[in-house]
Order: sequence, then C-alpha cells, then structure tokens
Amino acid sequence: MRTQITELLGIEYPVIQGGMAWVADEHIAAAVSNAGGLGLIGGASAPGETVREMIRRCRALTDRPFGVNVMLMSPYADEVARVVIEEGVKVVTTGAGMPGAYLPAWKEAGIRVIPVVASVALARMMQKAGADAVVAEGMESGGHIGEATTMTLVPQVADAVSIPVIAAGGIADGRGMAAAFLLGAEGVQLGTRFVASLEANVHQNYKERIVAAKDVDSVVTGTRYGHPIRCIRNQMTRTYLQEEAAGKSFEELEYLTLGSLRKAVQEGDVKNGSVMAGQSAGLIHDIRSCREIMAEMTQQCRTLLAQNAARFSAEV
Ligand code: TUI
Repeated sequence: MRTQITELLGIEYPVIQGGMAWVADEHIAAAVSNAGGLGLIGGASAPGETVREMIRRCRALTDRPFGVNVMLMSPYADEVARVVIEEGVKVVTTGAGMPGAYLPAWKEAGIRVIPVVASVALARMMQKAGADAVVAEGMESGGHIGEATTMTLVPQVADAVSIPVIAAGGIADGRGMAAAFLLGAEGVQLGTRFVASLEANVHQNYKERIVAAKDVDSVVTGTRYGHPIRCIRNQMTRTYLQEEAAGKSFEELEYLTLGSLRKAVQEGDVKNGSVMAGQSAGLIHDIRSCREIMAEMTQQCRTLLAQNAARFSAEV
C-alpha cells in the first residue's frame, strides 16, 4: 500500500498510532511499527529524561521507524523537543498547540515534522513553517479536540495545503480508512483502536470500557473554558458537566481531571477517572494484537476500494 505517507516515513502501511498520554509507551509504539505502521511514543506531560528512556527502550523492541509526539501544553515541551534531536528520532508529531518555535531545529536535524491540526488556518501555517505533512484531526477523536468533524476538515485541509494530509478522528477500521483516502488523505492516524489492543499497557477495565461503548457514550468536557476534552461518559464527566454548567471556574473544575487520566489508565478506575476515547469506541468490539488490527483494517480498506471502483464506474 504505497502513498505519499508510506514513502515519506519509510513504512509499509499508511497508518499512524496516536501519541496518547499515559498510553503511548515503547510497547505499543514498537508493536505498531513492527506491524508495518508508524508507532509513536507520547511525550505527554513527561520530563525529557523519561521520554529519552522510552525512545531507547523502543529501539530495542523494533528496527522499524517510529516517532515521538510532543504535547505542546506540557511544562516539559522544551526538554522533549531537545531530546528527540539528541536521540536521533526520525519523525515528530505535535499536538495541543503551535510547534512553530521548534520547527527550524527539528528540520535542521533532518526530522520529519507532522503537526496535528484541527483547522485549515493552522494547517496552512504549518505548511508555511516547513512541516512535512499534517494530521487533520476531527472532533470525533478522544482527548483534546477542535470543533470541525473529520468528514469536513480533511477535504478542506487537503484543498488548502500541498503537503500530505493524514486523517484522524473516528477511524477504527478499513471503512474509515477507505473513506479517509476518498476525502483526500494520504494516511490515517488511529488512537482509540490501538488502546483496545493486546500490547497497550492500559488497565483491562479501560480496554473493556472501550469495547462496551456505544455510539453515543462519549461526552466533551471543558468546552466552556476553551479546553474541550472527549471522554467516555461516567461519574467524573457527570459531575464535571454539572459543575461546568453551574458556572464553576476552570481552576475549580481542574481538581476533577487532575491525575484522572492516570487513574483510569493505570488503576482501572473507569468510574471516577478520565476515560479519554474517541467516538470510534462504538465501532470497536474486541481487543486484538496491533498486527491483527493492522492486517484486518488494511485488507478491508483494499477490498472496499476495489469493489467500489467497479460499483460506481461510469461504464455500467
Ligand atoms: O493533542 C491532542 N489530543 C490530546 S493532548 C491530551 S493530554 C493533555 N494534557 C493536558 C492538557 C491538555 C491535554 C489529550 N488529548 N490532539 C491534537 C490536537 N491538537 N487536537 C487539537 C489540537 C490543537 C488545538 C489548538 C492544535 C493546535 C492548536 O493551536 C491553537 C492554539 O491556540 O494553540
């Protein structure tokens, strides 16, 4: 499966794993890379040295390319930005902010830079700043999100920039993958689907909550304060949304979410913790290996694109 993204990154399938906080460690990153996609280590809010150790351990687990996601709201973003250069990381994605200040040094170091954007304006800005590709992430995604849907954002970003676009948000199988290509993407990024994998270092309760989720089981907290986060509905989101509606300040609400992602991911407290996941949770019915997920998704995508080429051909 060759696209501009497989060529740019030297990978077999145009599939990237999201750089999810508390989830995207060296195990899942190496599993996705070994399955032919691009695994990512999520810097999240970890100090530079922690990320350095994850990168080194990932190298021991795979010979294939992998990347690091730099979460720009992290207090350690500067450190992590330096560590990826020092460690010779080949691909960097960024999220939750503007990576402009880091771009020149990364490019100088020969790193492929792929910012995650949630708007056309930011995609244009990133192309101008020298990005190699962008991830256009729709609000179906889990975690910190923008306002546009994948269906509307991806084609608009594809029209606005000449660098390759990777679609993210709401994609969990070969149908979503095929749809993304038709919208103008050259690759896809999946988060939630890979959380429900055997290799994800995530509490079983969290994985099972994703598998049990229905189409309408996620909610967005923090919209009022310009900090929208999508997670699966539970006691934490009910309390948060009630207090948000009652006009409590962002600072007052933060006590509900601080450390709550770790509580869900590591302790398995899916009632009081923050179970970040995208709307695609409703599409996920099993916990499989990354290799199986990748093989099934890419095969389904190929089959659909081939079948439908004939079905919608003008020569009936
Ligand atoms: O970054 C994400 N998703 C995330 S990050 C995260 S962990 C977290 N921890 C503490 C605080 C906040 C988050 C959980 N999920 N996705 C990529 C993404 N980036 N989505 C939206 C954006 C984005 C938004 C605004 C990118 C740039 C941007 O720039 C505008 C500005 O004003 O900074």
